[in-house]
Amino acid sequence: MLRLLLALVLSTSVGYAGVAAADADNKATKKADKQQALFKKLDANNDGKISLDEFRKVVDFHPKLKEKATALNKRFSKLDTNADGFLSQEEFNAARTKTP
Ligand SMILES: [Ca+2]
Ligand SMILES: [Ca+2]
Repeated sequence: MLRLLLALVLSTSVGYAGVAAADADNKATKKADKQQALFKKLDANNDGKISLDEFRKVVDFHPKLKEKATALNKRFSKLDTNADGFLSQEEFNAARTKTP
């Protein structure tokens, strides 16, 4: 909190506040873009949602998860907040923002 305040004070005093804010915005946008790109990669049949089978392909991008099939299944059901068996882009994005 103190560091944040300090950074804020420093950035305003040198007039970089606007730049810093724009930069943060940019980062958020980039993260969202990345999310969307990953979502599209996983959505093999392009129906705009990710099935459990498609979700398992996440190990292609995160090989560390390969040994954790059960964890993946659990994660999928956790992310599937409306429990329709698919992850929408929204559900997918929500998950990623919670775990940076
Ligand atoms: Ca799909
Ligand atoms: Ca869902």
